[in-house]
Amino acid sequence: MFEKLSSAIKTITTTVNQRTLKEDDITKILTEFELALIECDISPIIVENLVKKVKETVTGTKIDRSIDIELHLIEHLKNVVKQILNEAKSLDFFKVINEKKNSGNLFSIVFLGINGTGKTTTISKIGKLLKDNGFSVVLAAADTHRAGAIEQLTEHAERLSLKVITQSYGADPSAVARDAILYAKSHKIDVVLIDTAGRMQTSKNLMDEMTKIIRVIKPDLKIFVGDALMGSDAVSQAKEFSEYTDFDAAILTKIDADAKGGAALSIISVTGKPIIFLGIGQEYENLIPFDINNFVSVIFEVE
Ligand SMILES: Nc1nc2c(ncn2[C@@H]2O[C@H](COP(=O)(O)OP(=O)(O)OP(=O)(O)O)[C@@H](O)[C@H]2O)c(=O)[nH]1
Ligand SMILES: [Mg+2]
Repeated sequence: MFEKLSSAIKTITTTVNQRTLKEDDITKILTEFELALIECDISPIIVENLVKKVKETVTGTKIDRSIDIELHLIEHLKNVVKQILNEAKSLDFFKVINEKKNSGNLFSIVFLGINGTGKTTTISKIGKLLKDNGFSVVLAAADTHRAGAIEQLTEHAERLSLKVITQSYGADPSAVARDAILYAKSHKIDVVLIDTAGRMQTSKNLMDEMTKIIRVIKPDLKIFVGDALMGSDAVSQAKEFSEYTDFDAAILTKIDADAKGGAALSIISVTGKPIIFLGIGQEYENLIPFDINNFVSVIFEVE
């Protein structure tokens, strides 16, 4: 008898203390979120999709009156973003390299992207990271186009005490990469990192040249390097490079200079490929693994 009474009281207090989230209540708040997310460099189409998903999930649900609707919606938004990020393919960088090494084989990585995004710097950072983790590394100066590119990579190699394979300017980039691979095989090197010339996705000749390098080398990994400062342009580049090369993973640089970083979400969502590292400065140590939970908490950091 008492149980019946207490459950009746519980029902009354729940009804009084709870409110149903109506579409009108949430639309206003979500419109504000929409603008904030677009300002964060997340593509408008993705933002629209995110907001739609949140609306569908929360409309008609009940929450305690004591709960702030905005914070409640942010939590939902975070979950939807995490879901998108978790849906993309994943790549365990060290695991795939280790697997090859353990079977006695060379692992080759080619780095792609438009001019100035940070390919050469990122290669040097990865070269150091691999070396620090006990892998032997050789660099291939397959950017034979841009003046100074060979010297730039050579200087990094000298500073990091890494071997670099070069040819002269104007040489076929595929030939340089092939040379580096032959060197690595004969010296039992674990990893070859191939630098390539920056190329606009609109330059058909250079894009064709890049597909040739890939066809000849058949690298184990193709990594797209995008510049976070380029915001939505980085996303369209990623899309086109993905169509041309079907790259395996992306690295987003200059995150230190751009606190927004929403391009990361867009790149993952548009290409379905993972981001494996973030460049957070010009020093060799300024490379960190991309972590979904970390990324989401930074994006939704309440200031
Ligand atoms: N702040 C910051 N600067 C970076 C980062 N990564 C690269 N840079 C800088 O970006 C500039 C271009 O870097 P590079 O590595 O030469 O770029 P690239 O893609 O090889 O350029 P090209 O060979 O001309 O296509 C350099 O001044 C780097 O120091 C980063 O994570 N943060
Ligand atoms: Mg370069």
